[in-house]
Amino acid sequence: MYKRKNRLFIVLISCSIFILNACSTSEKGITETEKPFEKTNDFLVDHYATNETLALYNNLKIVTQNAVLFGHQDDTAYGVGWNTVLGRSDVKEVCGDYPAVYGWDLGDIGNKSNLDGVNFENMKRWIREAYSRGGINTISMHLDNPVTGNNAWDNSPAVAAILPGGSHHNNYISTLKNVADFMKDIKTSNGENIPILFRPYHEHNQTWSWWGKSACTSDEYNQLWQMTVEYLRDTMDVHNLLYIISPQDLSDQFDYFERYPGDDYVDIFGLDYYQLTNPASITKLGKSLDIIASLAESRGKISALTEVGNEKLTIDNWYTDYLLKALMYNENSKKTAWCLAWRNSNSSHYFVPYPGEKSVMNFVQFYNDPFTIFENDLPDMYK
Ligand code: BMA
Repeated sequence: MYKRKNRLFIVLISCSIFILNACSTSEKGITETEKPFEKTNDFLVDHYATNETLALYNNLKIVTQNAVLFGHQDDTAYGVGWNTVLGRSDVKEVCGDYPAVYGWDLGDIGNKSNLDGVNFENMKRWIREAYSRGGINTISMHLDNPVTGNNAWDNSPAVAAILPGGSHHNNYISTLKNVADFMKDIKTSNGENIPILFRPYHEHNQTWSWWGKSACTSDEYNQLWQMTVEYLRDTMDVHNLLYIISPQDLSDQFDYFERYPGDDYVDIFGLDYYQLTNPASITKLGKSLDIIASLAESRGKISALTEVGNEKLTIDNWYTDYLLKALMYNENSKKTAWCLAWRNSNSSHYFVPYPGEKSVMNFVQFYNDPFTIFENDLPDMYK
């Protein structure tokens, strides 16, 4: 029933071998060391990123030039009608394959489970399992408001208080220490750190969160981002992260840099988009993906559709006629590295079909399209 995309797979493999071979002789000496704490590159935020993290970045660039990886939030943690069942995944049960990208969230880090009830030790296990199958993991953080203690949606001012010298700085650093410890503990049984696409302080051009544009100035936001990177990378020696910025919606290319910590602090240009609900929005999203792909390319970076979805799949054929069309809008939008659908919490809050749901056949069509890459189609992304 499920068509494998062998032709695409072979092309991707040959292409990566060719380009990686070219890289191995480059002046940057990308493959010169196996040791994780030696300098590996000059172009990532972390010049000491592990070799696997650097390989992930290089492979993402190559593999997704004319294809998109499909991702799903909390995919193996729970789905509609089940929670924490070994091997289960709504995506797999519908199309026969796991997603290529798995989204996770560190909101409520320091507790046993995250804000959506995902146990953090289980999360590490699912991340390890995904990695061992060749999958890719991305992590966002809906952290509580550090001043009021209310959740991430409490948009009362907090950022000035957690910057160096602020009244809540030390407390916030202990939260970031929990983040660092979590990242460092995501290892294989051989002790190899698993690369993570890290997406903190997302949708910062919106107003819903305490890091959003009504709660802090651009300058404060940028300082918060820089402080976070420097603490994780330089103080805590976390070297398995690629850093993604992800505003929500975009009016033009200048919009992207209104709140932006600088090229030295960002590896990947993301975009979150939930307005894909009428034909005009297909063009709107296609154009936005075009913009972020060319901005990213001009700075040697990668672009991605970091969150997307049509809650409850209210639109017929949304996956093929809306999402795929927007991704394939033009040659630039086709460079989008991955798209990640949000979580399947229950039958009134879900974004991918589950067995018996009305969009199953449309999702299988999306899966069968040679443009989409699920886990079985991935070449080795870590070499
Ligand atoms: C939102 C919803 C919430 C959830 C939050 C963080 O979009 O799914 O139910 O708590 O994301 O995952």
